[in-house]
Amino acid sequence: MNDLFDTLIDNPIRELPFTLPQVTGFFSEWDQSRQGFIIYIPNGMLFYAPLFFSKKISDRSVEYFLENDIYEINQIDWSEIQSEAFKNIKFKNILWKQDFINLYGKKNPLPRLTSWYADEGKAYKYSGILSQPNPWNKGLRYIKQQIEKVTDTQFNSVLMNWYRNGEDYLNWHTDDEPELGRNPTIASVNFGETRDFQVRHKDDHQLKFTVPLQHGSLLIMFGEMQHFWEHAVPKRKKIHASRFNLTFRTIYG
Ligand SMILES: O=C(O)CCC(=O)C(=O)O
Repeated sequence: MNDLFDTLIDNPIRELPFTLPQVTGFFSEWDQSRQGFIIYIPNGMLFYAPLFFSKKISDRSVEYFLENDIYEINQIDWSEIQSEAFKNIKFKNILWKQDFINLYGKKNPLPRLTSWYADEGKAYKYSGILSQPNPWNKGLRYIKQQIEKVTDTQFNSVLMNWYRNGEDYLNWHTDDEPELGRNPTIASVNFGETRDFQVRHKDDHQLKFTVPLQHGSLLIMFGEMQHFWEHAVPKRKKIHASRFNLTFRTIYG
């Protein structure tokens, strides 16, 4: 298993590859043992490892998420597949679903596909959508174990988001559902296209920064962040391929 799923390669990136607000309370330092940046912000902390997973594992993960009984994974524009047709695809490893949200009495598809994997009984509700857990599989369990090594946290669930192209997005929000506990540690793993992860202060939207989350990267949010900071993944029209984000969480109760 080691050659396929190998982690913590020595990281050539030692300077934070994005800019933090140039005001008091924001700074970062390189953590050699964990091969990533610790980022301090007012009322919060992040850990960012741009190359947490090797290219080989990251490429394999994308394949793993997409393997299915109908389509060659690189020869299809996934955004072209309508919801009805999508339901008929049997994905080999991940049970992707298209959820819908009600807006002004109209049913709208969520602008991304999702899947929820968790320990038995750990359902999750967000935006009025209740997700029952799928049982862990080998690939997700492997990814979870790798990030647990650097977080000292045991996660019992993961929310997977599939952004089929730059038209898919995620609005401003905080991960503050009560079942996540008061100050949740949330570990976000990224594969596929780089997408901007924007962070802004809840009370001062000008206080913001953007983390470009690339193939194989890991970003962890700690502490009080979900009380003071919102995050979003905006549309990026020039991006034509898929990006996968996995946020590992601990559900209580
Ligand atoms: O796709 C991302 O990077 C963010 C995902 C996220 O914020 C969420 O699932 O709540």
